[in-house]
Amino acid sequence: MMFELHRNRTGQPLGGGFLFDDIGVRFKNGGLFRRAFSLTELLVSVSVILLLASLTTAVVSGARSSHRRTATVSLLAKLDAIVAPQFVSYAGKTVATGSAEERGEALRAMAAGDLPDSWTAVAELAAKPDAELTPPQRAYKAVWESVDHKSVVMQENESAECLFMIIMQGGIADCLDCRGLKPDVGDQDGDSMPEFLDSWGSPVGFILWPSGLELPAGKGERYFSADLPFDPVMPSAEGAAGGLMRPLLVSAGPDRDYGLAADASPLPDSFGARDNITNFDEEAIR
Ligand SMILES: [Ca+2]
Ligand SMILES: [Ca+2]
Repeated sequence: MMFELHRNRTGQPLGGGFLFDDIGVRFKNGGLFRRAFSLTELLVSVSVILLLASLTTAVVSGARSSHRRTATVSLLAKLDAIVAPQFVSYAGKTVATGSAEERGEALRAMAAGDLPDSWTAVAELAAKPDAELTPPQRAYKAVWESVDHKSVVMQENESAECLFMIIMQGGIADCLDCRGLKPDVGDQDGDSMPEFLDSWGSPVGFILWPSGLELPAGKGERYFSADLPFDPVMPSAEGAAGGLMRPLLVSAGPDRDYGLAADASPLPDSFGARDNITNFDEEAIR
């Protein structure tokens, strides 16, 4: 049988009476004989492919997680840009009261009425005559009165649903046509009351008085001063990186677990709060 010397890809002869074409041998008559892979070669090839696949998966997963975090930070910033100025505006309101402490108490009651973070608070507003309510509070009363299954609505996602109502249903922002926020809306618990959803599909939580908040999470120190907002006091000198208390907006993060009590303090033995994203994260690391 006659063989022809075949050249490799650089044009150099490989020697002998026949030549190798990377994995094959070409005969004189032009036929190609493919030699089989050995088991070792196959195993090495499969290992390399699996390694490349796992690396690609890790890169894609990391990029997706980073994108979700960025999108959630952006959503919280948009919501905070509506809620925070409203909260701060109460400091300049005029109320007919005696002492500075009484004035602070009246302003906090006003803020709590216009920025309710539970359906219980909304139900209490709805029990009052319209004349005693501010325009946003009258809107909340109308929303509450339109709810058919009130006990079902009160079971889950209360604060997130109240936040949606405050911003989108005729409340402080009257944002009924806020197109920029509509893609972030859903109804995670399917009770017909919508919420803003973070990039992992969890409702954005809202706590009006986050007195127990720790930032960074797990630090063991409260972020806000124990002094109440709107009273004529300054944060205590020894702490309170966040100053006087302000409303918290919180994403449960990748683990979809808030890990927070009603006052935003981390639940005992829970690491759920460690990966949370809040509207105060950026200022907390400064
Ligand atoms: Ca809901
Ligand atoms: Ca979490």
